Amino acid sequence: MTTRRTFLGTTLLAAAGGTLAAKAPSEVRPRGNAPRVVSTWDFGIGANAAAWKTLAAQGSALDAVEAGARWAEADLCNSTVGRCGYPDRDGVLTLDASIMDGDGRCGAVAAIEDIAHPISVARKVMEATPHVLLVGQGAQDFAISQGFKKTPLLTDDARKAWQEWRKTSNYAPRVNAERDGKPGDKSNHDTLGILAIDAHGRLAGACTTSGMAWKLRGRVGDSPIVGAGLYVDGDVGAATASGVGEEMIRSAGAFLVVEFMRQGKSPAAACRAAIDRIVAKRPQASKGVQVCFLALNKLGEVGACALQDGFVYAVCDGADAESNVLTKSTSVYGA
Ligand code: SD4
Repeated sequence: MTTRRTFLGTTLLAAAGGTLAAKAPSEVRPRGNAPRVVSTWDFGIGANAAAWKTLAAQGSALDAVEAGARWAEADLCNSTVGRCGYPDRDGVLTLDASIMDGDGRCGAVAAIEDIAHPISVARKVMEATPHVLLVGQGAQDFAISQGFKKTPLLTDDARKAWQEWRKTSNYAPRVNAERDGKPGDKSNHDTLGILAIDAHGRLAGACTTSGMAWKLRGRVGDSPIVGAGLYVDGDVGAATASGVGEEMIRSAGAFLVVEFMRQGKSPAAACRAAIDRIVAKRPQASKGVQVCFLALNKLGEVGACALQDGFVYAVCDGADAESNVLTKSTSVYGA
């Protein structure tokens, strides 16, 4: 398999199964009022394709982002989301997810175990409870009460990678993840963040992850924290994040991006301003970590910015491969 680094070092598309925009613009303009879906990382191509089926059938942005997130959660090649995710330092796989629509409705689960589709549990929290966030055993109990099945999720590969990691037990998040098929040399972070606007102009977003591999037991990242890893305001736009979640929580990152768009910034400029804020507050700490923001405004314009080089996102306007392309994000510390 191709690593993200080699993938980005070439023009090709085979690894992701998608098209990399030749001279990737940092901002992608919309096509009229057509629907659009955007997702983080190269696996965003697959998530977008799954979401597009809903958008093409005049479905809602909310259904679309859930479908895209479910695709990523079921992806057997992804050690950072869902069933193939890497565990915490005790060898336990815990999943985080959130979902939100443009009317401020939201739901999330954190540190849920043995449930294959946390994004759908998050949606149930949103729709069937008066709450926003359920965690741990309570989240699992709730899922089971709603008909979700308890399934052991840790794969043999993930267990082997954890056993390898335990030889050093060194928690050192990489700047960008690699998925090169070598146990012990895989990613310890990446997340699917997916944002959509449907044919009626409704916005929604979802975020799903297994969090940072080898994290302390009980650690929760930004992805299930509304305002950190995901935020949507139908009057303005939507934003999601990937990278070291502690930075997004400290900065209320996704909310910050949406607020910058509310002030009139384009999605790309809003993402850049949020990254600049993180750098300004923690100049030294921000050098060794990756933080990535992706935003979609209510006009369907898309933009992104990352701390470091290497962040890519997928923008989808149709069912064919040419309409679902990867774009390189700009970055602050990168080239
Ligand atoms: C977390 N933000 O749990 C997630 C992990 C991630 O790229 O996105 N990594 O902190």
